[in-house]
Amino acid sequence: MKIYLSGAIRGGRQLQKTYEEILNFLENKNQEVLTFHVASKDVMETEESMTDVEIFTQDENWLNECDCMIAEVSVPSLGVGYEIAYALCTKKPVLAVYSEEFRPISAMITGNTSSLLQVKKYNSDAQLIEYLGSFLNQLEV
Ligand code: 6IA
Repeated sequence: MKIYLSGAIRGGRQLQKTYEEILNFLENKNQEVLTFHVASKDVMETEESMTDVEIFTQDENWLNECDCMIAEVSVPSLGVGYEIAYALCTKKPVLAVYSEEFRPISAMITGNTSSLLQVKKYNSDAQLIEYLGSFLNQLEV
């Protein structure tokens, strides 16, 4: 499956290690993560090599190409919110995960009753991985 991994970039990089953990889990499950750079430690430095229009165009293509989205939404990010809305409007299943250690996330995510969206709060890395695994299982039946 082609997965769009969504996580904050200009919104803040404090959960980069978590994004990396999600990426590693998905790749170990032989999934194709189109947006692996979201988990990169150096994304802010390499970012300067692309214009904003190039970034947007590339991401829009990946949003159209992906089969589903996994979004880490603990760190508020305009880009992540936009991507979730885009994925839902184009009928892609979305798993949004967030850590209980962060402040309450937007009601535009937790209040969305779309059958395509699952929102899960995790309290440990193990629980995060469990949610990812069960999302993959649901899609691969
Ligand atoms: O508003 P934010 O920057 O926090 O939005 C983050 C989201 O927007 C991520 O889920 C990405 O999919 C997308 N995004 C934001 N910046 C980039 C980016 N920068 N590249 C790809 N997607 C981005 C350039 C890095 C590259 C040169 C390695």
